[in-house]
Amino acid sequence: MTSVSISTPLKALALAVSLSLLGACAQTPNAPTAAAATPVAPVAPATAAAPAAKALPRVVVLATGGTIAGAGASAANSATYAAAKVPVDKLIAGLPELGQIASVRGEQVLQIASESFTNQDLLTLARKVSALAKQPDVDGIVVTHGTDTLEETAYFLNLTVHTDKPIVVVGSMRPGTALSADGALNLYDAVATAGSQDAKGKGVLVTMNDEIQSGRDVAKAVNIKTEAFKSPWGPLGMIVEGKNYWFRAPVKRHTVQSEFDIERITELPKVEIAYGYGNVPAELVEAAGKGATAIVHAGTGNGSVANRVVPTLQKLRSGGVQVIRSSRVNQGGFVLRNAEQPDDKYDWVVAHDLNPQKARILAMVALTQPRTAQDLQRIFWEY
Ligand code: DAS
Repeated sequence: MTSVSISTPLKALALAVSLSLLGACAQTPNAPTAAAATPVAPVAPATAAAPAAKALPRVVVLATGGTIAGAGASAANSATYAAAKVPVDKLIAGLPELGQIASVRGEQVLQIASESFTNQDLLTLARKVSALAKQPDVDGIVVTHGTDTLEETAYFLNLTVHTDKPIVVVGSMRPGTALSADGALNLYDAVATAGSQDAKGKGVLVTMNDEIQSGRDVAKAVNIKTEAFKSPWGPLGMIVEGKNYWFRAPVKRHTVQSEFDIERITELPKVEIAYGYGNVPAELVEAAGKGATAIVHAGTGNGSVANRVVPTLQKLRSGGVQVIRSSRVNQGGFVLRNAEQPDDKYDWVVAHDLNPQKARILAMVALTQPRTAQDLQRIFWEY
């Protein structure tokens, strides 16, 4: 190979031209190369007009608080800090890279730690998301949220907001003031996903720690690592440098396929959770079910119920309270009908693979109207 020393720009140009010629040869090995068949067109003058910039997707960030808006006293405070301090405009201004991937604006819906979310907060937020999703000048929505109940809000939006536009819920495990804070990249990923066409129609999504999770499946599995959010059946995809890589799509009903609509929900019924454990007193379960529309029993293993608690649940059922057996097993409780308890005989419902807190969300939405246990069970299989 003859080596010729030429100045760098010319070298780059020469390399580009030779590579393009090589490419032409590689594509059609037997046909004459472009150079042999026709004279090489002159390189376009540097002054040629750049192609029109592609319009950036329009993404709205709805902020509710949490660690992603948190602040600590020092960079070493990754776990000791105050949540819900930084306003949404500062979150956005602190991440100028967002301007390269979307046209972003923010709204402060709440400024709270998410353990303090109420049913009314869920309704307020979902109504806001639903209204924005209807706007033609909105392509995607991001909800910044505390991580403690993020999984509940994501599922609630998944069940009640009728849009195929991407809705992405995002949080962080460390405040922005900490070393190796995770919020900035999580937020960047959320905006990138909310602005991407390929995220449409996949239900509500959660972007944490480079993964794209289903809002239905994902739950906080660890409370001290940035790799905190897990779905028992795996993430839907990954996001790397603002690009989505999908591996699966949800099959359970969500958003536009849902029979539930936030526009038709005025309030949420009282649904409580009773935790199962060794020596659990039946009185605790009875108190949880008092005045409730439904009770979710967070049972051991396959949703098992202590023998001293069964009569209490039967009594609640006979009083009109729906009884839903879930499992306290982290990351993948899977409760089967008539396995640990005669659900048909007791007229009880099983929560399928939903953890207790997600089972409560679905039960609240489903029981915004009276239902038989059979119809409620259908809903737990479908959503
Ligand atoms: N207290 C937690 C919350 O607001 C902080 C967090 O992890 O976001 O959910």
